[in-house]
Amino acid sequence: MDDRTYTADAEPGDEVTVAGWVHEIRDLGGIAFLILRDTTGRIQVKFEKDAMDDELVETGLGASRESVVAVTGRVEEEPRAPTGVEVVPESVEVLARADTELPLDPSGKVEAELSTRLDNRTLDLRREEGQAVFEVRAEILRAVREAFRTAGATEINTPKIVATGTEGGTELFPITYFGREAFMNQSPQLFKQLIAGSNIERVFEIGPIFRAEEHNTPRHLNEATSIDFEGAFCDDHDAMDVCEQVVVAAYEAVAAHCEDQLGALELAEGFSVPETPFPRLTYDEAIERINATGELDEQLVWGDDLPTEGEKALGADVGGHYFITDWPAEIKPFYIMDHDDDPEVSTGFDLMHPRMELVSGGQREHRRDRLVEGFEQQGLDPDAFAYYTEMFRYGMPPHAGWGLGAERLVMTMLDLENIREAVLFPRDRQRLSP
Ligand code: AMO
Repeated sequence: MDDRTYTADAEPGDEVTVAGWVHEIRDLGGIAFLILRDTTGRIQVKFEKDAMDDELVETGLGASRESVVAVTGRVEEEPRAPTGVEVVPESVEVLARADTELPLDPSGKVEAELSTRLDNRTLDLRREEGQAVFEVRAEILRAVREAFRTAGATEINTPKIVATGTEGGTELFPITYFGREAFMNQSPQLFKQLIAGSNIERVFEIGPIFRAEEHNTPRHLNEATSIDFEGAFCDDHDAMDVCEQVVVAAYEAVAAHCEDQLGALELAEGFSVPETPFPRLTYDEAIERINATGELDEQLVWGDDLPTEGEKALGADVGGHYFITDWPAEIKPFYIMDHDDDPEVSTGFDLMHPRMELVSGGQREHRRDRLVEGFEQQGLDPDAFAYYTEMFRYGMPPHAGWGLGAERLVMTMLDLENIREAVLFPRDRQRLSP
């Protein structure tokens, strides 16, 4: 039973047991302080050597940094203590002793390389800034769920072991499934569409996606968390409306509930909720504006995907979140609907943060014959997708949706340099454990 008092709740006059890690010991001679840290903050424990039992003083001050201790005592007001109170101990128990050599400094005074931090996440997340990132991430996911519920969507969970890929055949992780070839799923794409076509109509999923891409960049992972939406009777613009609401809800929740975490990350002052509506530039306008910046060596022509430098130049030009709509059909996947009056142009859209792409989405092709034609054009075998295309025989409504990378949302919101900082245990080309 956890009947201790959190350090943040300790009030003068209370008799408490506080428990946590030894953050620091400051020995001033006749008097010494143990700074104890728990999930809510820190508290000073005062040892007056001459006035206290020797064994108590020895146990308390003999505990190495990061050892876990429980301290029972009286809380007293002390204006000179960092939190205005201190504990005068009656007993100290060492619950787990820490080695005196630590692989990184949880007080954050000595900076560690990202790889050292990722190898030692337990210690790394004892740092305020590390803890703050994951508290914010949790708040984002809570707010996103709530925003989806407000938008009338139902949370679903779909398989991560699948028979086919959806986002381009080269980026799949193969596995063996009882002697048959299977893959780790790249996206819940086809499943969320199948359920949008059921009476549930509007669905969302927050789950892992697996991409065997060769990229080794600060914004790619091989296992990421995708926030997916799909809605029946939605077109691309309806889907963008929901997307904007969800992203803004995440920012609003963090602004309202994560003041301390933003403070720890030194973001409290500049943090702002993005203004809506987000501009919706067509792909044509986007390449024109990129070309006009003069930042690229070669001008973009219609049909080109946007290079990273192009995205950055446009992001700096727009200065906030924006959508790029109406992409060339050829560079969007088979399930995206093309415009009937101009089949070269699709209903596909991306949501961009000035630093990078956050979301891809679009209206889906719900007419079975056109969908099957699309497979053939992309060199995919429609038979392999029969479980999906068959359902389009039985009344598949028009529908649209999108996928948002959770880590990219955290990374851009908190201005993190590397996406790996937004994942507890990232999976990349080199990293398979922890
Ligand atoms: P897409 O492949 O563009 O679209 O992925 C959607 C969003 O997911 C995030 N993302 C990634 N984040 C980190 N590392 C990766 N390797 C990675 N890959 C993707 C990005 C990206 O914008 N099925 C469609 C979505 C849809 O149309 O509904 C899809 O998966 O933020």
